[in-house]
Amino acid sequence: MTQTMTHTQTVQLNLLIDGNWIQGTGTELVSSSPTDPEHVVAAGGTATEADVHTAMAAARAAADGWAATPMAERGTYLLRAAAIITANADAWGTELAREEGKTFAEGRGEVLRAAQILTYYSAESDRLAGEVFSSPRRGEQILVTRKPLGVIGVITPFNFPIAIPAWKIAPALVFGNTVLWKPASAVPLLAMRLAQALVEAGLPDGVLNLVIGSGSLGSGIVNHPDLDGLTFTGSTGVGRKLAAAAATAGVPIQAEMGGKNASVVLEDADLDLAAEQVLFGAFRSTGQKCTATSRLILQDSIAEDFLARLCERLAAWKTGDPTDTAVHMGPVVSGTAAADIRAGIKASIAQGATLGFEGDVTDLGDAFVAPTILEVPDATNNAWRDEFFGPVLAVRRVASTAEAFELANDSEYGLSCALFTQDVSKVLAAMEVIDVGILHVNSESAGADPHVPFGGAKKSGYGPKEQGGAAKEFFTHTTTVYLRGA
Ligand code: UN1
Repeated sequence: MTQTMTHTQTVQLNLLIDGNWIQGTGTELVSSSPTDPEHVVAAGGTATEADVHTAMAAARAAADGWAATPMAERGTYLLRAAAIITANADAWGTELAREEGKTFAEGRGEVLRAAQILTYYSAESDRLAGEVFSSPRRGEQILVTRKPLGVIGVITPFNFPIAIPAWKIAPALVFGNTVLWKPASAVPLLAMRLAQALVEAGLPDGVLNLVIGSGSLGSGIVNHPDLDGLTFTGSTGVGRKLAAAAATAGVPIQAEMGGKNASVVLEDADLDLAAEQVLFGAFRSTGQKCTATSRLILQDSIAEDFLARLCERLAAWKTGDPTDTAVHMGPVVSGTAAADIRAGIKASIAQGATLGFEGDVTDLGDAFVAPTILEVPDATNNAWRDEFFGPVLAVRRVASTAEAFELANDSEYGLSCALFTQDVSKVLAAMEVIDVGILHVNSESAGADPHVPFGGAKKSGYGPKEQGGAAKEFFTHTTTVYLRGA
């Protein structure tokens, strides 16, 4: 028996400002399910520019007290919030599937991942070590201490509505910053859930502030004189505009942006393992990950065999209502996004691509896109160049390993790459040659663990990387202390 979407009561959306849940006085925001736009998941007033100012003032007012709170104590709020999130994994996982459109299994997994991220950062005080240098002068030592930046603006995308915010907000908070957060307007309910967990965990007023509304609120945040740092994940276009504004304001920015990630399958690869991992990388979350596989590079000798194995697996995948536990792939985030992706597929075919696979989405809603594999003739094809952010995979065939690596680099992006081979010398060569922030060997291009750096090369990233030891580089600044006895 399968479990499908039942309509539930619409949740009231509120902003969180200075510890109070308040109704936004801007226009009404209706968060509806991409599966069924009639199904309103949550609704409420958006934040106005005035709300952004009030929230910024609250974050500023809370900053000194929070910075003075011992790091271990700051960590306990995260740990408590992680427990609250874990206890709500089923309920919030279902809400995530409804609001964003990924499957319930992925939604629940993401909620638990947010809890894992908070747990990881809660222990940061146990790991953060200082630096002490020798001095060229007698009777002196040189210390490097870290301080929070102050007030951090957090701007997050729709595709990981709770995990990406957690991996920005948790380090911001544990390193002693206060936060003003604007989530994507497509996923306000999950944003409220994360904020709710932190409030219920006892986080002091003003330390985390949540403003819900359209992208235009972002410019009010980045141009605000009280802002001390900005962390962003989203499109390269928006990221670069924010980076320009941040540079003008003299504020550090960390921007994680697009990807056009390749999976490379060499002739000695385990083809069944590779087919499974490419399937996951390209089509899980309906291809809506910056780390998703959207280019596939196959060595000629195994190309036919590999594509047959991949298509067989994809044909067995069910597309439909993401809350139905028998379904593997839900809709993309909106009917508009789906129309853009379909237009991209049409343009790719008009430019000479041939269809290697096309799934069936008959009778599903406007936001459903058929999982599609396109064999593209050359590097000028739009499916090879552009990030569609959907379930579309562009394939090219090559004769040699060297050519495969060259094509893997043939993108303005450089976030992740997956290499399938059993030959360690080819892995070593790839580590030298392939210009990406994340290289997977024999596993899918997506995925990120909280204790290791995450981020991309070229147009994929700007500023310090995220996660692990990299997080402290962005969320703190250092003071070098020349310490001499009097
Ligand atoms: C993942 O691959 O599991 O926006 C995480 C994104 C990335 C996060 C990817 N910043 O898709």
